[in-house]
Amino acid sequence: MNINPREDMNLRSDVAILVAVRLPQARSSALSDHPGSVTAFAEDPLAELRALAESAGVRVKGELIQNREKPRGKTYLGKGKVDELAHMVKELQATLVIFDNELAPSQIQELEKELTGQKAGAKIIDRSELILDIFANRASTRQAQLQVEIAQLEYTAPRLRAMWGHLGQVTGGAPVGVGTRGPGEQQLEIDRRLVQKRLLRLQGELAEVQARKTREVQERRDQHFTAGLVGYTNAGKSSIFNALTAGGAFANDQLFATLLTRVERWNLGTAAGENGSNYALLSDTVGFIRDLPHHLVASFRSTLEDAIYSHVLLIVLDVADPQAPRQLAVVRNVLDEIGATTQPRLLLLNKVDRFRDLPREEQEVMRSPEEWLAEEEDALLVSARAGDGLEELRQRVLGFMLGELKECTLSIPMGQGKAIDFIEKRIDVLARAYEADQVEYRVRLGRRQAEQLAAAPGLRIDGLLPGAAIRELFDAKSEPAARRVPPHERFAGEMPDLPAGLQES
Ligand SMILES: Nc1nc2c(ncn2[C@@H]2O[C@H](COP(=O)(O)OP(=O)(O)OP(=O)(O)O)[C@@H](O)[C@H]2O)c(=O)[nH]1
Ligand SMILES: [Mg+2]
Repeated sequence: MNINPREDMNLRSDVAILVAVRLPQARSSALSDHPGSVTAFAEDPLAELRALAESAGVRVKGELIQNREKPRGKTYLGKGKVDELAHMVKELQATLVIFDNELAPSQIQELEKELTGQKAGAKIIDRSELILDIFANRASTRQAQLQVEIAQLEYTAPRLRAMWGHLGQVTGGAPVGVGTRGPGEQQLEIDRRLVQKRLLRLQGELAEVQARKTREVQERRDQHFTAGLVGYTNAGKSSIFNALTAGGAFANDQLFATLLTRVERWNLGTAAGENGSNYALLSDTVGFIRDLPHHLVASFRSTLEDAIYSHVLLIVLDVADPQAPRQLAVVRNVLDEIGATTQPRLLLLNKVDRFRDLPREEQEVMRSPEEWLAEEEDALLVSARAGDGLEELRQRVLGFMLGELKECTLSIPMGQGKAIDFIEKRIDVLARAYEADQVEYRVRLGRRQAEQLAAAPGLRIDGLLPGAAIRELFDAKSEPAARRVPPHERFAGEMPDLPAGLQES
């Protein structure tokens, strides 16, 4: 027996009706931060659900919105609207009804019963289940499959009663209502135990996969400077990733185009230009979305580990989306929730080109890129499509990586080919002079670079042994303590020794 009914839910061929019950709280939070104006969301409360449905391959034929003070206990939707929905289901021959609101198992059951009673049978799911379905269809690694199945079992298990209740009616079995014990009820008990058993097994397997993944991520972090792209789904993370690296990430105008983390080398150049070879490892990950069921957040935590442990976080925001302020709040909440709180963050205000192409009336009710810039610290305007702002981004991240740059003189014996190569490729060289048996460089140097160079035999920095010079340059007492060694710059014990560091070209 298939104990996961959601595996049977192939939503791709479904004709669907979208339903949103708008409660007072949702209505007011949808108002834009521009006083007196109403965002596109307020005019189009089903925009995100529609995009999710399309992402799942569902054909949306009808939409139903009801404003209520509070949900109706039995069916969430008011009585009159349930009748209207039944009518729509028949009229449009819909096979699926998707609620924007989270439904209780009993509400699903009650709604399905009412629709069936009106000869308008259709599957009823909520937004969370729709998201799970998208994830299930795209999960391609063992880890992702485990995560999705666990989340589905945890979210779906309480809904099994509703599912089997439905089954009981279809097969003419005893009606399964509250307090009735028919054959369906016994079946349900067995199925619950099976679900529990399977959950335990999957969780065990996932724990193993995750432990391996965590080690990988930490090793990467220990040996390299890492930057993580995070942000609301469809903000443009993969597009930025592709613009900065050799690419290969799937970028598409659909929600949750990316489910797998991808890591590539990002050439950061030197402070003087792009042709050096300082680099970061950049990761592209799954997008965030509001009201993600907490089971799902927990399951996907390890998918986000690259971000959690990265040295710098790049938060991507679609400034051409009327919901941008709300999306940024969601992203910051999720980051706090998963514990990505210690590293510096840069806010990338993306799709600036798209904002400029919007009609005036739409721009006027939104926060402009310039207003964003004025309001947020550590933000910059970018466009993955037009390439705007990417050079500034490179320099900012290089700045995080190198820390404060100090001007100094390096002298190194001619024979130290690797060290010379390192200086030429990774360090901002202001001048060079060749003496009989050594090279003298005037450079602008960051602490991390100085430490990577320190083991080169015969190296002197400002005429001093490297260790003493590094203390002198970077630990000078005149500097405020906070600026001396920002936590993200601390690679203590993580610095590859000289040969390893210098081998990378
Ligand atoms: N006009 C414009 N479109 C952009 C820009 N950046 C991304 N897009 C488009 O936005 C859509 C989503 O881009 P993705 O890079 O897939 O977004 P994502 O954040 O990776 O999305 P998920 O992986 O689904 O979470 C694609 O159609 C991109 O072409 C931009 O700067 N300007
Ligand atoms: Mg993506």
